[in-house]
Amino acid sequence: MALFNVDSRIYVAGHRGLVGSAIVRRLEREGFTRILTATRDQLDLRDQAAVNYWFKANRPEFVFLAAGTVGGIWANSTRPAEFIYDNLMIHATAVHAAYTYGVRKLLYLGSSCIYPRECPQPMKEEYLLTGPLEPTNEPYAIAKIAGIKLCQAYRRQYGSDFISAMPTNLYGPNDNFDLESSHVLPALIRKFHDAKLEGRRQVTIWGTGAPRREFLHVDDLADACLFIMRNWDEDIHINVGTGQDLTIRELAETVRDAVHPEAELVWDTSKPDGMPQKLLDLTRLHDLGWHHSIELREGIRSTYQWFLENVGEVEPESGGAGARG
Ligand code: GFB
Repeated sequence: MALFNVDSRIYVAGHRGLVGSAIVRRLEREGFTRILTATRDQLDLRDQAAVNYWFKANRPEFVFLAAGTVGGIWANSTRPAEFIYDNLMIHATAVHAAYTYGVRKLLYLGSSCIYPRECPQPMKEEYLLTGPLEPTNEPYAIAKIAGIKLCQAYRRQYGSDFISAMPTNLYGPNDNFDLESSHVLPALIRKFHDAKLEGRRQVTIWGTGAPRREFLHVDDLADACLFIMRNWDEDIHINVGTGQDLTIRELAETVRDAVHPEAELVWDTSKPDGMPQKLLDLTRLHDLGWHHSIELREGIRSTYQWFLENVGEVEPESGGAGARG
């Protein structure tokens, strides 16, 4: 396995997003000194020539590929072209440049939406491509599956040590709190917070509240990413999560209790539910010895604190979905 240590030259693609920023924080905490990043203005990851030029000039030895256009169920449903094009291109250019410029190891990050809509639960890695995908995020999921297949293909044809990890739904510092494009957990924090500020009791939540989701704090994911970089070099992707899920109604009640306990939940069933359940099977990761450490209640509390200190009453940016950086 490639030697991954504090002197390694590490490129974190997507360092301004939820995942990339958590990986950078984690690397810095461990004393890594040669962390390479590039903003969207400095490097358009959809442009192969630009990406090649950047890899040639910067010569990363290890890559965390956490860049992509991301968003919640509404952004996925209404902006499918951006989700498929941006992600397909970013994955392809980065993997190809990593191969061309001799990257020693690359960790690609996907998403649990790669599994079939009616997948048996919990979802094992082997269930990939065994049934139709959830329609609200099919274009994004296809791009994410293409990322896994890119890593496998370069491994098989060229012997590249490119691996993939599939995290469950994530949350934490630097999340997107814009109500149109965010995922459910940051959306709930903002909705209950705004209602509290406005002295409003009713808070509207999308869908029926019945879907089940699993949530992992992004600092736990960053810990898992370093662990996987050090301990995984298989062709098959590896799931990352907590192994516990809850209904959206239970999640909403938990966020309400942390933010605005007097609030009343109102359900907007004109909005989509998405996948009925997305619970990952973690046998592989647990067998290697990794477990999450941040429980959901504590994670929600600390994320709300982060929101208060960093976002608070600031107006959300319109359409800001991207983790691409
Ligand atoms: O987090 P979320 O947008 O993504 O929605 P998915 C999860 C569930 O929460 C859905 C409900 O059933 C939503 O209808 N929900 C309730 C809300 N209120 C809200 C709200 O105010 N905002 C949002 N966003 N949801 C996405 C995929 O699926 O998750 C992506 O579209 C990706 O491809 C990502 O995989 C992790 O879990 O349904």
